[in-house]
Amino acid sequence: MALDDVKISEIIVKTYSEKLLKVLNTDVAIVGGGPAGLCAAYYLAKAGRKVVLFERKLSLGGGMWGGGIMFNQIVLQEEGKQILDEFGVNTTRAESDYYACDSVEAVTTIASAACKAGATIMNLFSIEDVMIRDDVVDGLVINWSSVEIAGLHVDPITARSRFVIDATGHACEVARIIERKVGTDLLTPTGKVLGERAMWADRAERLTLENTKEIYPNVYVAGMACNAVFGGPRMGPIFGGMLLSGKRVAEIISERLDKS
Ligand code: 48F
Repeated sequence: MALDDVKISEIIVKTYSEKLLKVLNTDVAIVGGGPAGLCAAYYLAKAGRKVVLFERKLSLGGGMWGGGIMFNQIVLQEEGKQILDEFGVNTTRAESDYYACDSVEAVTTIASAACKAGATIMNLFSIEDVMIRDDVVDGLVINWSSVEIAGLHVDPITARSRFVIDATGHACEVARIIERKVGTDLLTPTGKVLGERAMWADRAERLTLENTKEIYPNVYVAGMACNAVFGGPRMGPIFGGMLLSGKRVAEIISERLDKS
């Protein structure tokens, strides 16, 4: 069979359009494809939820690819290692309660598991705003990252979802957007983003999980964004907290979807 170049293009446009239409109405929209967002996508999809993950960059994985200072190894504590066991990622016991693993294997395996579980991943999309109806977030305002990067004046489109997860890491971009739009109504002690503190891995890992919670009606925070929003410290290249937070947020939202 002779391949038809235009047929190839038609197939891409048609199948992508179907995918794009599908993600305009979901149960959960996740912003950010780092370890926390990918884990949340996997557990939500596995629980049968209609879930989309928007990632600004071409590649998934966020800060996980680069390990520490571009040494592509990451470190986990026992609880984090148990999550990687669920995905079948190889880990080695480095010392007592410290485990190490190849960051490329971790990212690719979790991303693949999320896709296979049924999550739809839309890379090259940036979230530039949220939709708010009667003081509740109702979905996201999305645009091509290339539009954002080129600074083009092109209007975005909207994607409705029952819940939104801010998994944008240190930048906590969704929380910052909501703060700009609603002032001091975030569900934090001051009503605003508290900002990330200096490095302290032990405390940061604990607080990431504790602060995996709702920050505005129907918006949850997961991963490093938890510490940025609630004033927790940063933690460097230990990743258990990110994975546990992604799993936790999926459980919380699944429970709420069950109740509603
Ligand atoms: O930064 P990132 O990996 O967040 P995470 O899952 O994990 C944090 C760790 O990597 C590391 C750490 C732990 O030791 O401190 O930093 O919490 O992934 C966040 C992803 O969100 C994307 C961004 O490109 C990155 O891949 N992102 C950020 N803002 C937006 C976005 C946006 N507005 N729209 C779409 N994607």
